[in-house]
Amino acid sequence: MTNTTSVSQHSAQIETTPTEKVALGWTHTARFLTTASELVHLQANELPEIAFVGRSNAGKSTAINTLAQQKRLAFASKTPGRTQHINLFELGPKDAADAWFADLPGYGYAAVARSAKLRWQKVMADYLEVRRSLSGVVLMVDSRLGMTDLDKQLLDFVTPRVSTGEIKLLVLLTKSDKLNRKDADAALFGTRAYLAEKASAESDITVMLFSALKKQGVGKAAQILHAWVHPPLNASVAEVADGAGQVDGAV
Ligand SMILES: Nc1nc2c(ncn2[C@@H]2O[C@H](COP(=O)(O)OP(=O)(O)OP(=O)(O)O)[C@@H](O)[C@H]2O)c(=O)[nH]1
Ligand SMILES: [Mg+2]
Repeated sequence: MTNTTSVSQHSAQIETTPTEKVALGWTHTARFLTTASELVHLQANELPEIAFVGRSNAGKSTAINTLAQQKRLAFASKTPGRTQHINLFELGPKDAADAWFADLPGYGYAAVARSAKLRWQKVMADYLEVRRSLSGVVLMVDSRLGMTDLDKQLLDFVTPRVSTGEIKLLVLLTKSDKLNRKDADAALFGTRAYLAEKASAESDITVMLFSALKKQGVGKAAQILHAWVHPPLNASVAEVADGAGQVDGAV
């Protein structure tokens, strides 16, 4: 049973700038590639890989569908723990794919046995620490819950590589449609403050509000992911830094 229709039935139009439109054109090319039951079984990959991670039910699969503007690319559900496997999606021209999205199983689902949780943590830590093709992580955090201990643990695995600039990080505070302006701002500033303390100044980290329902942040999120994979050819370092700074919520 999927609830994506309830999100899409009420969905607002995505308002976009020309750059966001190009980026959304690229995310729209996402197509299912393969599924793996274990991260260790993932095939080697030469393309930049972007992993979607977060607590179970945070909205990872829905965010992938929203970015791709496809209703059922990734399987979203009201039932937490729905995504049990790693699902890989390929992006770019069919004959010249240029990136992969990896939809990873959520964590923090209470019904999962402790041994399974520990196993998951080990696999996830290995993946985030050593997967060579990993070029970006999209951490999805329910804006009403804020970052939980498990999210913070996950960040600990990945921040060393974020701090060296090897991996970029986008934190989407999901389901922002459920918060009023004041609480949404508090979630945004609290998360930014936490990350500013954790990561080095060189880190490429953006925190923003995101709603699949209201389409908040969708164009900007697509723009950020697109820029990770397609850095502007003629931009000077200063221009690139400026561009990142303009994005809503850059830390
Ligand atoms: N109101 C609202 N609901 C959302 C939004 N995004 C996702 N949801 C709902 O949240 C529930 C979980 O979404 P999923 O995308 O399946 O979550 P997930 O993180 O992939 O969950 P797992 O696969 O269990 O790890 C579904 O009922 C979605 O419809 C949003 O922006 N606003
Ligand atoms: Mg999922």
